[in-house]
Amino acid sequence: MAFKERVFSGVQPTGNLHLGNYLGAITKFVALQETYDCIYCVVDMHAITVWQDPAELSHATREVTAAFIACGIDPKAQIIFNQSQVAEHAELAWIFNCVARLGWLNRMTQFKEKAGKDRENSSVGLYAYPNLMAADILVYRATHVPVGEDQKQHLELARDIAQKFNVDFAKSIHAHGFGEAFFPLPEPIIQGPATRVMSLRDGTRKMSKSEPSDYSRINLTDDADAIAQKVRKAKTDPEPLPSEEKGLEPRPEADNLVGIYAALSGITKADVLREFGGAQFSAFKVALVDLSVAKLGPIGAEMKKLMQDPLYIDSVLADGSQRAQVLAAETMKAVKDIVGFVRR
Ligand code: AQP
Repeated sequence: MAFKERVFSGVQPTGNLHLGNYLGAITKFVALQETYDCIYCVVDMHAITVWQDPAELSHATREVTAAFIACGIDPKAQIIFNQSQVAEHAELAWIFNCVARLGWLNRMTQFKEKAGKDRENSSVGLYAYPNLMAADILVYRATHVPVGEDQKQHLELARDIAQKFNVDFAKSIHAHGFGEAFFPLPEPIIQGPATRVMSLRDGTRKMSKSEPSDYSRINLTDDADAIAQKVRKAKTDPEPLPSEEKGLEPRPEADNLVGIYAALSGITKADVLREFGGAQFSAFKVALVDLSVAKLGPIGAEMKKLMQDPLYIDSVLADGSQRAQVLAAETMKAVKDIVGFVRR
């Protein structure tokens, strides 16, 4: 069956948005709105799978919304909203809790990383997180999901859940007039030179909001001085930059900075090395600071401006939630019929 093409993705309001979120996800969100109907969600229910201070959570929810708008997502043409305003996400997640298998969730590497050694003490929500993520996507029967490389495994799980639902309920899906399959198998969109931006302090670790050192990441709200300091202090090795991509393979920090430069300027890593091959890091870092400040400075400034008008931000979220709910409610009505729930 052909499904209407639709993009869905989300960002957690768990702290400062950084260059990884921007290059891995948000720049893709902006580009895709030219071609698709897009739904972009601030996933506050995912955020509380680990403890969040309530005041900071609402602040971060508004800040991610401001970042979406400041980066160029049009809140009128597309849908921007926060997850907790559309209860259908949680409703479908429960059904998916009953479709997904324990063995599938046991393989999720993000849970293992986030729970660490203290697994017994993690929330049940952190464990079931991928089922809620599948519900986020499939409650809109979305077909395309732009994400960073770290979310690939969760996307595969969402496809497995969609597939199992379609198979388990095949007869009922058919009987209710939905043809062969009710849910599409959503396609991940993971492309470009910065699908996994690494920490500036350690080229083997992902740049992340929860990393304690602020020097490990560039935040979207960092000013020019902060960006310059962080890039200058970024870990490198003593060799000059290679002239070909192959030369980056054993050098994670060099590879990361070249990837960031390429993504920010919209060129390939090979193009960057054609320009900077043989150069010392000191020279390359000066160019990277200039480029980062030129790209991120206006976004940070616009975010700060938007954050001064929380009523406007809340109105964007309210309007987006209403429009999202219309679509989600339609899916849930059908899902209830398919599953056999008696409804009003
Ligand atoms: N380092 C990264 N490189 C490329 N893409 C990244 N993303 C996150 N980090 C990188 C992508 O950004 C989107 C939103 O991520 P998220 O906020 O939902 O959560 P996350 O992946 O858990 O991000 P963080 O920053 O690492 O947060 P914490 O520290 O709270 O876990 C996703 O598409 C993600 O792939």
